[in-house]
Amino acid sequence: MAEEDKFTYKEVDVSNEKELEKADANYSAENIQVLEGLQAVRKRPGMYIATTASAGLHHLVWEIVDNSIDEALAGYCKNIEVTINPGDSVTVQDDGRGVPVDIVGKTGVSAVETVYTVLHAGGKFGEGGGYKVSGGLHGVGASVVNALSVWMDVTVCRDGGEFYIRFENGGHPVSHLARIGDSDKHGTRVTFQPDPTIFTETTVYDFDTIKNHMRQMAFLNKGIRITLTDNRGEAPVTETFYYEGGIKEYVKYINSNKLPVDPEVMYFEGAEDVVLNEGAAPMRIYAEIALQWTDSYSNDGVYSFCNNISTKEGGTHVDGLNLALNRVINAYAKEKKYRKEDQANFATDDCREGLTAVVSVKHPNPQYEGQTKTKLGNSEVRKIVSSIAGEGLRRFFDENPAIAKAVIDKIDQASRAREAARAAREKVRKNSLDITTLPGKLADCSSRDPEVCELYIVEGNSAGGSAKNGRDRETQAILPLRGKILNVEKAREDRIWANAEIGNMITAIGAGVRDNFDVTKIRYHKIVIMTDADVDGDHIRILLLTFFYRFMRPLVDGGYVYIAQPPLYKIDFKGSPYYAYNDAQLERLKKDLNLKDGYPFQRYKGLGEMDAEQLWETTMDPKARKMIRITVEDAAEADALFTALMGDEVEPRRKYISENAKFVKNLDI
Ligand code: 0RA
Repeated sequence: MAEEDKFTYKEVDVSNEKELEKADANYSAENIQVLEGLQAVRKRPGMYIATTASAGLHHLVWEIVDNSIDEALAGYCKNIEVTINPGDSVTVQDDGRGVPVDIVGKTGVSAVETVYTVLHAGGKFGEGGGYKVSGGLHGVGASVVNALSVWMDVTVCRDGGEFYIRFENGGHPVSHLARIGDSDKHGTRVTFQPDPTIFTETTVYDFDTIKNHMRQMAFLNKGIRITLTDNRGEAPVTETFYYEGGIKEYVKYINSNKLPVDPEVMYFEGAEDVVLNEGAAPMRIYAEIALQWTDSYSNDGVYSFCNNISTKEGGTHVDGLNLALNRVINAYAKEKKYRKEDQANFATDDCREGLTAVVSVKHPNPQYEGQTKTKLGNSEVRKIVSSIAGEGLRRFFDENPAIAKAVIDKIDQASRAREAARAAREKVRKNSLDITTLPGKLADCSSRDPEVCELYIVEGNSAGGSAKNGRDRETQAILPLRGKILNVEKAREDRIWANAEIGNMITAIGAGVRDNFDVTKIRYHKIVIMTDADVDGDHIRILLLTFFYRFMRPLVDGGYVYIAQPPLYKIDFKGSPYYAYNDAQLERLKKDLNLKDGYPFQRYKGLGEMDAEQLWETTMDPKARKMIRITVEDAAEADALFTALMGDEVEPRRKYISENAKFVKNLDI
C-alpha cells in the first residue's frame, strides 16, 4: 500500500554509531547534531529552563501546553487536556491538526521526530513556514522537554492514521515514527516523565501551580477549553477552564471581591500589520485590552502580557494604555465640562486609581528588557495599544455617558485626594528622614547598627511599658501603639498622612514611605509586630501588615517584618512558670508535669498581663522566642488577600479566614 509506505521508515538504532555511519549521510550528520543538541540541554539545563527546582519542573508542562495553545491560536484546536499521572508523568492532549508526520527533507526523519528532537524546531514546519501565530513564544521548544525526560511518548492522529513514537533516556528515539492504526481523529498527545537525575530537588507536580497556570492560559486565550485532571490520588480531581470572554472575564475575576464603579468590563481588541524594515514581510501584531474601575485606591491593578507571558515590569504595551487613558479621559472631561478649561489635566496616576486592567499582546518578534527581562521593549506596540485602547474607550464613553460620568467622578476624587495628600505627605516626609524628631513614644535602642536592631510595635500602652522594661536596651526599641490604627485600604489618603500612629511608625523606621521609601535606610532590620492573642490583636496585626504592604512594600518583600508569638497559657508549678503557645502544648505540658484535672493555669488575655521579665523570657529573648517572618511571594496574591480581609464585602473575608488561619486566629468578622 503506497499510503502505508509513506510512513514506514528504515529501523535505525540511533544509539549505535556504526549503524549511524551506514545510514543516509544527510540524516547521519543531522542526527549527530541533534543528539549533541539534546546532550547540551542535559549538561546545562539551567540555560534552557532557568532552574531545575520546582519551577523548572513545571516549566516543562508550560512548554508542551504552549505548543497546543499555538495550534489553538492558529484556529485549529479547541480542547486541551492536561493530565498528571501517577508517578508524576504528565500528558498533554489536543484536538489540533496533529504534528505533521511526513519526512522533513533537512533532517531525513518525520516532522514529529524533528519537532521533539531538534532544538527550536517547533515553528519551522507547515505551510507558510510556520504554524506559530504568535511566534517566538517563550518556548524553548518541546525538544528541551524531551531532553530532560526519562521517556516521552508522542501519538499523533491525522490523515486517517494513528502514529506513534517513543523516546527514552533524554530524547533518543526507540524507533522512528510508526503508523500503528487507522483513525478518523486529529490531534496530538504527548506524555513525558521528567528525569529525576536532572530535577534533583523534586519531581512532584503541584496541582495548584498547574491549575493556576491553566486558568491564566484559558483567560488569555479566549475560547480554548483546558481540562486539568490529577490522577495521583484515590479519586481523580478535574478542573475545567473555558472563558468565552477571555481577558474580559479575567478582569471580572480579579475584581470579584471589589466594588466596580462601572457595571461592565470594557473590552477592546485590534490587530495591525507592521513592516518594520523595508522589504521585510509584514508582522501582524494583535492587542486586546480589558478594563474596569473599582472603588479601590490602589493603582497597581494593571496586568500585562506578551505572548501569554506576564510582563511584570510593564513596557510599551502598558505605556500605550497609559497614554490612551490620559488622552481620552482628559479630552472627554474638558469637552463635557466636567473639568474647567483652566484646570490642570488629570495625572495618569489619577486615571489609574482603582483601575483593574489586563493588556495582552501577541507579537511575532518580542523584545524584552528590564532587570528581569519582563519588560516589553518593542516601540511599535506603544502606538498600536494606544490607538486601540483610545478609540475603544472614547467610543465606550460616547455610548455610555452615565458610566463615563461615574468614571470621571472617581478620577476627579482621586485627583483631589492626591492634592490634599501631597501637602500632608510633604510634612511627614520632611520629618521622616530626620532622626532628631523621633517620636516621643519611641523607646529607642542604643545600638546604631540597623542589622542588629529590632523595632517592637506593641499594642497598648501597658504592654508597651512591660516591653520597655523587659527588653535588651542595646538592640531592642519599643514603639507602643494606642488603640487601633487606620485601615489604609479604606481610608482616604489625606487621612492616612494625618494619622499620628502612622506618622510615628514612618519616623521610627526612618526610611521614608511609598515611592521615596528607601529600604537601605531602615533603622531596624527586624520590625516585630507584637499584639494580643485576641480578636483585637488579630485585627491590629492585619491592619499593620496592610500598612507595610501598601506603604513600605520593600520591607515586606525583603523579609524584615515579623510577628511575635507570645504564649497563651502559663502554669505555675513548684515555684517555676511553664508556658504554652497553643492548646496542644498546654495539654502536653499538663501530661509532662503529671497534673491532676482542675490544676489551675492562667490564660493570657493580653500582653499587659505579663510582667517585664515574663515578656522577655517568653516573647522577646532572641534565644527563646519564636517569631513568624512575613514574606510576600506573589504581589497579586497578596493584593487579593488584603482585599478579601479589608474590603467591604464580608463573605470573601469569612472564606479567606476559614481557609487561611495563618495570621488570623479569631478575627472578628
Ligand atoms: C507544524 C505544522 C502543523 C501543525 C503542527 C506543527 C502542530 C504542532 C503541535 C504540537 C502540539 N500540538 C500540535 N499541533 C499541531 C500544521 C500541519 C498541517 O498543515 O496540517
